[in-house]
Amino acid sequence: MSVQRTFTMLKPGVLQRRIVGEILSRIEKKGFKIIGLKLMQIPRSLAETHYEEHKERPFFGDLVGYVTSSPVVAMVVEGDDVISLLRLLAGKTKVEEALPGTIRGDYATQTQLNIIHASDSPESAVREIGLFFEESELIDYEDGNAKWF
Ligand code: 3AN
Repeated sequence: MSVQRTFTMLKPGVLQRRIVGEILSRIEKKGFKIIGLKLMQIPRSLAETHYEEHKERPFFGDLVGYVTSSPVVAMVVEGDDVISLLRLLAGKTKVEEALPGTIRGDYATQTQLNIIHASDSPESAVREIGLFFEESELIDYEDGNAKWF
């Protein structure tokens, strides 16, 4: 196990559906440490850069349109093996594969509106954290409850 940082984003439907608290609560209850958090209206250019690996895919335009349609909640989360563990908590990309009990499995019925993004590798995490956060926005505080998780 090693301590990692990952980037996660609650997509526009989350704020609109008034379920930010519920989703954040799942991330907190798991025991991860939130070290950066902000509400953002993503500029189109940032969304295109963030999702550039998908720019040839047929859903790219709709995906960029969706994530720029309304504010998102952007986060940096820290913890042991947090990159893969947060992906597990989020659930599979495709809604028909996202199991009940995962965030996508419990809250999403359309793949395109699958409500949460979480970095898929250490390289993506570094890249995405750098795209969305300044180093000064990340807070390195002592976690008094760390030993309980
Ligand atoms: P993940 O977000 O699980 O890493 P990616 O990187 O394959 O998955 O896809 C990025 C985003 O693109 C997904 N979260 C979803 O919103 C959208 N997406 C992926 N595949 C499809 C698809 N087949 N149809 C529509 N949207 C898709």
